Amino acid sequence: MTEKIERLLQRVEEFSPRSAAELEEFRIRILGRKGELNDIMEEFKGVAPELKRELGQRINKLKTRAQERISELKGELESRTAEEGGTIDDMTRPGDCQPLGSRHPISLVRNEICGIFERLGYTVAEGPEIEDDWHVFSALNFPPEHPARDMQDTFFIEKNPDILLRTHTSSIQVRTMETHKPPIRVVCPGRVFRNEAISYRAHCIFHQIEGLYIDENVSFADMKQSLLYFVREFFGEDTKIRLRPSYFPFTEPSAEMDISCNLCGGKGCNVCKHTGWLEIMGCGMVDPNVLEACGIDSNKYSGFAFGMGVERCSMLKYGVKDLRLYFENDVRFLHQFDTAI
Ligand code: 2NM
Repeated sequence: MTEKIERLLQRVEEFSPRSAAELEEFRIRILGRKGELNDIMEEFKGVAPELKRELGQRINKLKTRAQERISELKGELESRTAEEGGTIDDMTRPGDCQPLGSRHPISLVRNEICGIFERLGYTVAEGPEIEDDWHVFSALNFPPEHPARDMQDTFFIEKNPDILLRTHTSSIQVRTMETHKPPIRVVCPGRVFRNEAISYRAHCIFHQIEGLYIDENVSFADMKQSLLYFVREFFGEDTKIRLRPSYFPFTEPSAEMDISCNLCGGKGCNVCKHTGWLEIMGCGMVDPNVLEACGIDSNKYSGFAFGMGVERCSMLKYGVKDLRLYFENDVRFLHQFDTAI
């Protein structure tokens, strides 16, 4: 019997209820009229008189301790519910407001850029982040030994056939050209992946927006005017552009476009490295090889394409000095964009 009492005492000590209902159930099972303590009392009636004194003391101790422990547990449960917001005692009290989140500065800028091109008649297209070699490289006129196809630059998922994370969103444009007849006007936003060391100006995951315009008689002058319109909308109406010759496998001719530095007004500052100009996007006339690879007659149609980094546009627009802030989701950074739409 001593053992039975001790075992029950141990259960009382170790009991840890998750709710008030569970505690009440336990109380009834132990201290209730038909509870376990009562069973022990019944058994006690039949023990030998010389054992009564010691056993009686043990039973009393068990009962007091059980009552004590149950009220302790009750107190603990009550203070826990109070911490968690308490029970609803005043049904007329106004509810607590859920704090509103805000859009991420990458989303804000992506939406704004897409919106500007949508007003020019472009539609937004998206595509898979996991791509094949054709849509990321081969259809875009990358020669077989081009360094961008290297493991050093590209994250491969499978080899032979090559399955990889897209390194630019041009793959969406290839898919659009393959499935749509000109005229084509699309902007393609999305995440892209490059095997790069992370720093204040580079990340292995970032966001791009690329655009494509294909029709009969589309010219380099059309491209310049469209891009000038875009930067005036996005960076302000006084923004100037300049084009420098460049090279991309998928465009010929190709150019790098700079905008006048809106921080120093062209006088020269740290951000524009004292040149008065900021590099903002790459562009060019779509190479006839690309049109043909995607099933478009390059004798009939021509087009221009361009691509820009969303992080870079966002950094320039909001004066953010470190790219890594965009990926850390620190609310002290994110809340600064609460008022932006
Ligand atoms: C850039 C720069 C220049 C581009 C070309 C194409 C396609 F699919 F039409 F060939 N898409 N995007 C392009 C052209 C992208 O990004 C810096």
